[in-house]
Amino acid sequence: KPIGIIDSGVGGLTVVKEMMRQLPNEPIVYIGDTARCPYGPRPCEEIKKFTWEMVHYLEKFEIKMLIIACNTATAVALKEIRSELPIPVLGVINPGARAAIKVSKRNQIGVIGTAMTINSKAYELALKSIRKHISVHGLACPKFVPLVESGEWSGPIAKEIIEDTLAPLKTTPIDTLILGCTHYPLLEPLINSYFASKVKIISSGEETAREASVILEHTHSLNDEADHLFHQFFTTGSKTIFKAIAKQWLELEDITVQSIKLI
Ligand code: DGN
Repeated sequence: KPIGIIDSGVGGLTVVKEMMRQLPNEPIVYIGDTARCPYGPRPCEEIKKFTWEMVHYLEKFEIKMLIIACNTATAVALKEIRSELPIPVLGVINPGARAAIKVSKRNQIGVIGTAMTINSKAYELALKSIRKHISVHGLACPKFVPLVESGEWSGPIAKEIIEDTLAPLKTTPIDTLILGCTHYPLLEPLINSYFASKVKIISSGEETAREASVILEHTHSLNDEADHLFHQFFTTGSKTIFKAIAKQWLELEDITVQSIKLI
């Protein structure tokens, strides 16, 4: 049985990459709701509805686990979806918070994400539930997702947008920065060089994949061998753009991408 991974677009591929590295025998079914991306500025109820539509689409694949590889959808819909599905459902916020706490020395943590994620204070809650005395500096970066979705994540335009957007964080004492949006790891080289490598950058993919492997091991549902391993990718938007980004990011020669409509 495959693992279902969903996001508002290509961002969840950063989690897919870690899953493929840590759990190489597990087939993945991925949905990116590219046509309706970004989710960040949308109302809560709409994000919930779109997330459920992806979940319902996955029903026919009989997935054994669901990963909501989108911070925005995790902040809004994880609790509800987890309580209604009979399989393990993982989000990306708690794993990201845990990873940050592990490396932060001064307990000064920055979080960047969509407006919804930052306004929800989900990271602050998650961080403070692990370590009470922690300072959290949140910043919404609404221009980053469109940058990544357009495939423009490494050029001079990206560099300029990153410098402008992240400027408010330069005056804070953060020693660790959580990339609280699964799209942002694609911008990591530029973000890292903006902070001159003085701030530790955390993306939740690694920790999320670790959590997934612990659960699968515990429930004895890990695949031993990868006979005919076949990943499937679905997008509600342009197949061509999605495929180009996915091939480059996942370093695969070819992948199967299909267009779908969600209702
Ligand atoms: N990748 C989604 C997240 O982690 O929040 C992004 C966002 C979006 O749709 N703006």
